[in-house]
Amino acid sequence: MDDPVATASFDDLIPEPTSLSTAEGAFSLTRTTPVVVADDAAGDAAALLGRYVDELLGEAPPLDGDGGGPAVRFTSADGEDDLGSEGYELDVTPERIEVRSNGRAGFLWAAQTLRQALVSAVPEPLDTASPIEVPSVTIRDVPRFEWRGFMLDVARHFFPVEVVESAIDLAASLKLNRFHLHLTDDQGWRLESAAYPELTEVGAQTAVGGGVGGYYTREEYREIVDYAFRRGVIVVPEIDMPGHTQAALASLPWLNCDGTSPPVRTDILVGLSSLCTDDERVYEFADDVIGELADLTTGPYIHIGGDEANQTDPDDYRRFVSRAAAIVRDHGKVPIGWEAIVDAEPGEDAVTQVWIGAEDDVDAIAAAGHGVVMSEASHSYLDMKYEETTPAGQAWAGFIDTERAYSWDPAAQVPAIPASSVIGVEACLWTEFVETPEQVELLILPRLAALAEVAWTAQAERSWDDFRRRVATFGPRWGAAGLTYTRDPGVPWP
Ligand code: TNX
Repeated sequence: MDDPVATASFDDLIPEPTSLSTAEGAFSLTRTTPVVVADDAAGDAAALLGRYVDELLGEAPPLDGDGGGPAVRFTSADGEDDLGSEGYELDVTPERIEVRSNGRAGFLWAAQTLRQALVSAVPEPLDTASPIEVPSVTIRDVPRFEWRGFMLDVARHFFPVEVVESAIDLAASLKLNRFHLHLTDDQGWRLESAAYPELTEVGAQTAVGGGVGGYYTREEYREIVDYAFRRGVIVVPEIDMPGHTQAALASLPWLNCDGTSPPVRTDILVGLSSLCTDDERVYEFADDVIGELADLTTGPYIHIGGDEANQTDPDDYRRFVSRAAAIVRDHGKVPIGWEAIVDAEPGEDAVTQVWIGAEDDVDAIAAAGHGVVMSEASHSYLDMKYEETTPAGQAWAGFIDTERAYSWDPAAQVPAIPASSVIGVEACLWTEFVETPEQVELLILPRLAALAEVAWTAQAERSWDDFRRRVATFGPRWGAAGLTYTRDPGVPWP
């Protein structure tokens, strides 16, 4: 066999796996090494791995039978309890690479582990039949949290499908499994509706600052959902109501109590819009748009927003949000909303997303026993600048450098909320002050990697000193992939 062109490395994985032990020897992986699917649930993982090998070595490996020779084999873990639904084992020996998992998620995360190990050796694509040496290793890896999210606000500034897909791919490469799309706000309604074409004909035409807007057709949205699903990522779409609705009010005057349309907002003021919550037509509207969204969305969640509804009378707010949650349920989905929805008693199954941790809200969330997705702003809001000179974003929750994004425990962050209620963590990128794909990248890299490790790796196993060493090695890879990242001085970039 030809001399190897490179040696893969498992030394710098992010997130840090649960356990990893190395051994002598290596597997020689080439672009003709078969990728064998011995468990049907591994089909998507094998296809992705094939694509990564193709990208790195210039040809896609065969995806069928192994004839007993050297191969990458995906095989069932036979329901081994400790691996749960997302854990996996990866065993590399000189004879073969074997992946075991209980289902498709674990297989997909194992494929991402292999991809990272390969990309660390081959940041720039090669066109070669020569092998990459993959060092012998045994990895056993199980996530800490079930909800590992990334949110992108496409309402304040719109980002086209390619940008969204590239963000999803990046999130999946870090084993994040929820992609929350903030689809509507005062400044834009970004998803085409069959029942109400005005929502995008009027509501999608502009953005913060008055620039051109944009929206996803139903077909494009479906494509995003599918792209994410194939990578193990569930899309969580948000229709923010009853506040943050000026783009809807601008499109459909009867949603507004005075029956006239305000202009779509192009500034960033909040708390100035509300649906007319005592008009029955508003509930028909909510049922229609949630129903359409539920039909287009394969994942189990629909986010109803519910934040900063300062123009909605508190009783009206409670009535509206509890009915909106019921509408989501009627369409077969689980409702999720920002922390304030707890006031509406949205039902036990409703998931709450904590961002400020307002005392009354968190006490009520704890008392009602809601599952909590922790998005505490001063650690996980990626629209906060790293420091004064960061060329995009804002700073109302303080500066968040990479060390700060890394150094917290989501299960202990809000004392009133018991650790057992915290189902996960989500990093949020609001886009009032984010306009270009490069600005998206520099705000999420490297902090999304930090938050992905917060979400995956057990608290006791995490160390900033070790993380900063590992994340430094991603700089050249991101650079080679044409991604913009922030050279945070806390990280020893090569
Ligand atoms: C607060 S988080 C908001 C958003 C803003 C964000 C800016 C939340 C539920 N509401 O509307 O975009 O701060 O950081």
